Amino acid sequence: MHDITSKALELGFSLVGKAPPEPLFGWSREVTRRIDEGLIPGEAWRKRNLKHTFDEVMPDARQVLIVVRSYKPFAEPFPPAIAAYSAHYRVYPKCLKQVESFAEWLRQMGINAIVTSKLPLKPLAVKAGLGIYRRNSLVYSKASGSFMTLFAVVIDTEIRGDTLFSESGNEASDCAECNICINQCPTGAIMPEGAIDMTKCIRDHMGSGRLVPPKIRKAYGVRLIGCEICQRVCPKNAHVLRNLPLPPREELEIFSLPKLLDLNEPSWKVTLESISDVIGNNYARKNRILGDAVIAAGNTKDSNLLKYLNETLKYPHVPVRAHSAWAVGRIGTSDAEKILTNALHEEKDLEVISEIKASLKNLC
Ligand code: B12
Ligand code: SF4
Ligand code: SF4
Repeated sequence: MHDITSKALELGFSLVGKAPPEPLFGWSREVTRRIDEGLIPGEAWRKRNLKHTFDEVMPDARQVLIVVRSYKPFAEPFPPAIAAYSAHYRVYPKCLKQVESFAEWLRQMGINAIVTSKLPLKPLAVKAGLGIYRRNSLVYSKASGSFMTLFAVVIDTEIRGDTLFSESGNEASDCAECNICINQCPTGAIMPEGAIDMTKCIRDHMGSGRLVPPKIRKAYGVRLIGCEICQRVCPKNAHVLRNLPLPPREELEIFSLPKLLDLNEPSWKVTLESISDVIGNNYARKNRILGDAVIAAGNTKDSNLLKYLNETLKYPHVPVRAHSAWAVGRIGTSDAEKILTNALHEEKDLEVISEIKASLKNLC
């Protein structure tokens, strides 16, 4: 275990722990309960294809290594007209490559090792003694609070020896009477017992390419991917939330709203490649980026962005047009009213028509 930990630290990880490959029945029961109670949308959940047993990942699994990468969140707010992204999404794709190198190193040592994101990582991290759950549903370590990204490597060998950390594996939360995250979540997505109502969590809507309900749009703020409100308000994260950095300037420019919204930009392909370099392939898709960027634009209330929204109101993807109608209404100037009135004459889609009408009504 000592060599394994040293290798993980050498690759830039902060902690590594091990857990037995036992089925996670408690987690699975909890998922079923939440689906039944409408806290988890069943169909979308099934597409995630998460497993509570190890057989499909590795039939002869003997252990799972949980590898942790701690990170500093970014200072917020970002400069004006730059859409924010959470540091987790910057860390994840880069570290995934490092975890693959770690698994390759294990294989060279004669240990079969498979990296997977299909197992429930939080209960495994708790089992491995790496941290505890708190009421905002995230796992915290002493050093990094909840600002850590988790990875799993399933192995066919039982590694002996101690791990390099001293926290207890106690699942119990020490939130006691604190309910700050519950009260501060802008959409009321955290249930009193610490379950997340996915239908309300902003993050589940971001990057989805779906039509986002109007009451969630306002709560997006000027963000593109990730919401950290329930972590930033948490007193147990206070020690991490000091002296926060902004991303490098050249990276911030990639997320400049005028750039993201400019449909006349000849090099959208290059823009998507740059986005992908920062937050990974998954989210770097034009319809998804535009769908969220127009919401962020509305929340800036910056009338300089109206000229771009006037164009995105004609974009083929329905959610982009619907969100654009909302965003123009949120900016709400007399020019906004003209843009909406013109769009109403051109629009054929009933959903978008009703969004335009709602925006016009809110202007009155
Ligand atoms: C689906 C998912 C989401 C969904 C649902 C989140 C959720 N809490 O279920 C959405 C899209 C909303 C989401 C959002 C985010 N996610 Co997410 N997500 C996942 C994913 C894929 C599965 C999570 C899961 O299993 N949910 C199902 C529920 C039933 O499981 P659970 O939360 O563990 O439930 C347990 C607890 O509730 C506990 N419990 C039961 N009763 C009680 C009572 C008390 C008092 C307590 C404390 C606990 C407790 O028991 C339950 C069963 O084990 C994992 C990756 C993975 N493969 O595991 C990442 C993961 C959990 N997400 C992560 C992150 C970083 C986020 C965001 C912060 C991203 C962002 N910046 O916007 C937000 C945070 C939102 C939040 N407060 O949870 C990290 C968490 C790291 C950490 N430190 O814990 C993970 C592990 C990804 C990773 N590779 O690092 N996510
Ligand atoms: S990530 Fe944001 S929306 Fe989701 S539970 Fe936390 S504060 Fe609420
Ligand atoms: S804000 Fe309070 S209730 Fe929420 S996770 Fe932090 S300590 Fe627990």
